[in-house]
Order: sequence, then C-alpha cells, then structure tokens
Amino acid sequence: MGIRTRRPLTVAVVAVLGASMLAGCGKKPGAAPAESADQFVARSNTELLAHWKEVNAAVWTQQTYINDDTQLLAARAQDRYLEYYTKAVKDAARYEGQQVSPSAARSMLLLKLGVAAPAPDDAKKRAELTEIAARMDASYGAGKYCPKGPESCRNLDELSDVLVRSRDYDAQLEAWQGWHTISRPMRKDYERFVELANEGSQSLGFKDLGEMWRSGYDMTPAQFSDETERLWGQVKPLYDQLHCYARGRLQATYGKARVPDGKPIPAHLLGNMWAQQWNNVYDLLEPYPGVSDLDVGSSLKKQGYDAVKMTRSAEAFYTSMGFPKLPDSFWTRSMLKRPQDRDVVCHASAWSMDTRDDVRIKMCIQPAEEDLYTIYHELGHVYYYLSYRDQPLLFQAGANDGFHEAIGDTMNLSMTRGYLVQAGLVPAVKIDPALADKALINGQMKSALDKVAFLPFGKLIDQWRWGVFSGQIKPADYNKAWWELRRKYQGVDSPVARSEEDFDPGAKYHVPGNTPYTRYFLAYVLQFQFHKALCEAAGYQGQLHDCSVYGNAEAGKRFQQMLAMGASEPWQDAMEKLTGTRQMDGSAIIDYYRPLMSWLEKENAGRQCGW
Ligand code: X8Z
Ligand code: ZN
Repeated sequence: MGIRTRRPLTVAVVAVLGASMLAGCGKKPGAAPAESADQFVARSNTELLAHWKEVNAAVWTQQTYINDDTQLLAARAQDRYLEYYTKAVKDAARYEGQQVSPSAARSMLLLKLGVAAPAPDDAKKRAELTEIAARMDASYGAGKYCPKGPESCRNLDELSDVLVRSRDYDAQLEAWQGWHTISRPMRKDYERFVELANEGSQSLGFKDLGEMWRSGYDMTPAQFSDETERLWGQVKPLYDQLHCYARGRLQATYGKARVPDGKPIPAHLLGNMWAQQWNNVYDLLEPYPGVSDLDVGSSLKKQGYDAVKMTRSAEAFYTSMGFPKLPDSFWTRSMLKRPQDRDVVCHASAWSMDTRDDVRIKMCIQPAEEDLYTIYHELGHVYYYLSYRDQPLLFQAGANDGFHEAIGDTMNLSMTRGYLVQAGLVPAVKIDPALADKALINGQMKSALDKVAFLPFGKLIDQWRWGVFSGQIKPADYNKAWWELRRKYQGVDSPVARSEEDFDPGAKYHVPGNTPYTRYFLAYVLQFQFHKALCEAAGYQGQLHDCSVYGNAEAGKRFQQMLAMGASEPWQDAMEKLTGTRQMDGSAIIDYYRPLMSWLEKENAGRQCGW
C-alpha cells in the first residue's frame, strides 16, 4: 500500500521536530480556536484510532488476499483516512504561533508528518492517489515472470532462489531480468503518484515529498541530509574493502571477462535480487573454507523447523530478556506462510492493528537462515508496538523510524554461535583453538556480507527518491538515474543494457509500496550502537562480536525503557537513555568489524580496488 499511515506496516513516516518547525511551514496564525491545543490533541488521538483500525483492516486484507475487490476497499479506506488527516492537519495549524504545551506541539508535528504520501486537497485527486497506490502495491505483490505462458510463471521467491542457488551466469541472468520485467508497467503510475503526493506535501507547506520525509528527525531536512552523508563517510572505507574482496573472489568463479577489474560488479551475481545483501554467496567468498561452518539453514531443515517453530524461537529470545509472551491472537491472526490459493504481498512486515494487543506479522517463511533472522527483525517491531502501547496514539511510533528498524536487528547481532547452540538451532561443534582466528574471520565475513554490504543500498534508494520528488530526476531519466546511483554507491551495475522502457526501481518493494528507506540505512548504523550498549548493560567484558544478550534481564530492561518512550521525546533523548550519547555514530560498526577490516586490507593488498 502506498499511503502508509504510521500504523500499518512497520511504521512509516514517524517523525518529530521541535515546536519551532511547526511555525516554519508557511501558515499564518488565525483566530484562537475554541478548544485548547491539548484538547485538540486528545480528540485527534481518539478519532485517529477509529481510522487507523479501519485502514489496517482494509490494507491487511488487501495484502493477504490480492484482488480487485480488496484493492478497491483498501483504496477507499485510505481515502477516508487521508480526508480526515488533511483536515486534522489544517485544524492543527490554527495553533501555530500560540503558546501550547510541548507535548501538544510534538503531537501536532507527529500528526503532520504521519503519512508517507499526503493527498492533494481535491477529492478526485485524492481518490486517484489512493487507487494508484493500491494498484502499485498489488502489482508488486502479484508480480510474476511468465516467459512461455501461464504455466511457466515464476514469482519472486522462485526467481530469487535461482540467484541464491545457481552459479550459472546465464540462469542467474534470466532470473534477474525476469523479475525486472514486472515493474515496467508501473512507470506511468509512479510518475503520476509523484505528482499527486508532491502536491499533497506542498499543501502542507513542504517543498516536496522528499523534504517532508527528511523532516522527521528532530533536525532540519538539510541537517538530516548532511547527517546521512557523514555516516556514509564513516563506513565507506569498510564497504570499499569488502567490495574489492568480493569482486576478486567472484572473478574466480565467473572469470575476469564477466567480472572485470576496476568495474562495478554485475548486479545478478551477489545472491540477492537487488544485490543489497550478499550473504547468499558466502560459499564463494568464505575466507577459510571448511573452518567452523555454521549451516543454520540445513540445521533448521534437518530438525523439521517450520514457520511456527521458527517464530517461537524468536519469541523465546525476547522473553528470555524479560519481554512478554506474544498474545494468542498473534498466532491465530498472523500470516506466516505463503498461501497456495491466492496472491499476497510476501514482503515481510509487522502490524499493530489496534494500537493495543492485536499485533501480527505477515511473512512467507521458509526454513532458511535468512528468514530466521527476518523473523527476529519483525518481532523487534512487534515488541516496540507492545512496549509503547500505553503512550497516546500519536506517540506510538519509533523514536525515529530508524529505531523501529533497528530493534530486531540488534537482536540479530546477539545470535552468536553460542546462542544458536544454546537455543538448539544448530548442533554444538568443537572448534580447534588453533583455528580460532580463522573462524573469527569467517564469522565476521558472513555477518559483513549482510550488514556492511547493505549500507550503500540503504542510502541510495532515497537518494533516488529525493531526486525524483524534487524534480532533479525527471521521469525521462528514472532508470538512468537509478543505475547511476547504484554504480556510484554500491559499485554494482546492470548486467545487460537498460532503457527508459524499464523501471528498475519498481522491482524493489519499497518503491511501489512507498516505504521510506533511509530508515534502514540508519538502522544498520544504530543497531551496532544499541548492541554495544546492551552488552555493556549486561556487564559483558569480551569482544563485541562474541556478545549475546540472550537471557539477560538487565539488558532487556534497559531496552524496554527506551522502547516504552515511543516517539514521546526527540530521538536524541531516547538514544541517550540507552547509549549515553545523543548522536548516531558509524564508529560502532567500524569497531565491530575491526578484525575483518585488518584482514581485508592485507588480503586486498595486491588487488586493484575501486570502480
Ligand atoms: O523491508 C525490510 C523488512 C521489513 S520492515 C523485512 N527490510 C529491508 C528490505 O528488505 O529491503 C529489512 C532490511 C532492509
Ligand atoms: Zn522492518
């Protein structure tokens, strides 16, 4: 769905700034309204709840049962919600320039930033926007590549599987190209969507939708752009080393003709449809083959882990730290497997349906390592929802949206070998102490292929969208600009020539789904800061990559205290509460991978790095 409210999905544009920003958005103070600002906020919290329940119910149904009818119902529910929202934001503007309580000011700012795509005032345009959004979402969810008629169709899972398992350049290329056909028909819709959502954001006083998205971080939009650049600068040297090593090793499999020195890596060879995480090609990149293999996937399969059992293991991680058990309704209402009889949006998400107990996840779980990690990620959202459920509704959001994405990932960092063995997820294997250094590098490599490889991708998606929303990237250059960014940041290139007939950004869920993406970039930085803080709270003394806070109630308590704040205070305050600092900081990830970085520098010494 495209008009993300803050509730459905994993929390869309949540945001907060000081009250000063409210005055900065171009509206003149009018006559004093009849109700006080606090009364207005209290009423909005109540009214919003009714809308959000309806939107959630409609969108949940649409995403778990894609057809024209559910699409229509979802669009209509969103339409009603946006109508209410637009009016509420206008009503809130009456308090600009007046003395209001800090909590009311913050609530009204959160209200204003509370959708990812505001609609124009005109009812017809609003309906057009919600219909386009529902259509793009459904078309991604139902996307299939059918080269030879309906019998030959393959969905995203099946095509991704080829990238994960096959090492045949051409078979992988076909799967990659096949999936990238599904987004061609979205281009016109996306273009119109941008016009309409921009108009909506302008009616709220923003220059464009990108500026609205960048306004949710308790600093000015310009400061936020600078902040993402600063963080990227901190981590880029590590990424560059990883890229250099990966390219060198891929040459061993595919040859220098196909993976040339000094050039970006072909995007279909990294084991993932978007080359966003590279852990699926660990087999090709393993520094010391055979040392300390940790095959979580086959262990899960061998032990008969199904979707429920995997989710139970994630729940057990959280309860071991003092979080509550998931409510019974979670188990009866979640969608944990891909249904066989209908199209659904399989992209994983976590939902708070009623701002209270009705929490769910929607995911197509398979017994694979990647999915195990994603379940812990999704439960991070769920436990955030449950932790802040006593806050007023407008404060029921992440301290910033990066925080929401970072919670479960922080838990992922505690899924060490020790934990996996203790939880019975993998069998215990003795590691020869003489091989400990090699095992460490293998372990760090595997983790970095997820966590470090992701960083430039996490940044560039919104780099593209900010450009699109501001008009700097014109529709005629959508695809060209996309690949320029992929080359620039990731050092990855399309394996075949692309044209403006293609719409490759649309082949990534968050573009048709209109989910802002910088949150993931932030989360990949934040989770290392959170992990460090939790390990300190647990009194852990050793190396951070060995630390697991599994079973540690003190770490759990400290985490929950931060989560319970929701968005009630600026994120810097939440951050300080847990970590003692008020800044996002890439040095935590650099510290974590220090052993790998030294190893990579030596390993790459003879290679020609860069692209
Ligand atoms: O979309 C997600 C989560 C749902 S919030 C599964 N992630 C991003 C992606 O898949 O592109 C998690 C990592 C980045
Ligand atoms: Zn998430």
